[in-house]
Amino acid sequence: SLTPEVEEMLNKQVLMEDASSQFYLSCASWCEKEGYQHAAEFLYAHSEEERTHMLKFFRYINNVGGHALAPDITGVRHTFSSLREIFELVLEHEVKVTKAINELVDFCFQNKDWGTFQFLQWFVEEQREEEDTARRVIDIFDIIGENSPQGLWLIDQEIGKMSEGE
Ligand code: OFO
Repeated sequence: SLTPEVEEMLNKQVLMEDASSQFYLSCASWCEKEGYQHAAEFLYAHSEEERTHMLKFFRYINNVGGHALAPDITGVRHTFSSLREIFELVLEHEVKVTKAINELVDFCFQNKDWGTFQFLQWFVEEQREEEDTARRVIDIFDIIGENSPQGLWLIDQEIGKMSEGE
């Protein structure tokens, strides 16, 4: 069963995953409003994915005898300055999540919580993929260039192709 420390850390991760879901939702809304329809679809889908991450942690906590706490999210950002800014924030965000997951893995290893250690391995792989995807999107901006409406239109199309390949 969970130690109080691991339980608290897992509940913090529930909060972080839910905040991720809201963050992506907010980004999707901005893109949709600005006419970046493919980026919006990509981000809506990602918001859903983050909710499944949240639920994975949530259900795990209760399954091993802890108490999963429904997250209370505040401070969601609603305005962004550009499409590129959104995806730079996405990368920054995913790097932060990876760090939190790695700290959890490390803590479970140090404290010999092998069950949670094992449970976390899925997230280690997931974070590697998510950082990779975010970096590939930033590359699209660098390759196409976002200083014209045509460039931005093409970037949006390419982001759409990326979500098809996922
Ligand atoms: Fe973005 O993977 Fe969860 O937070």
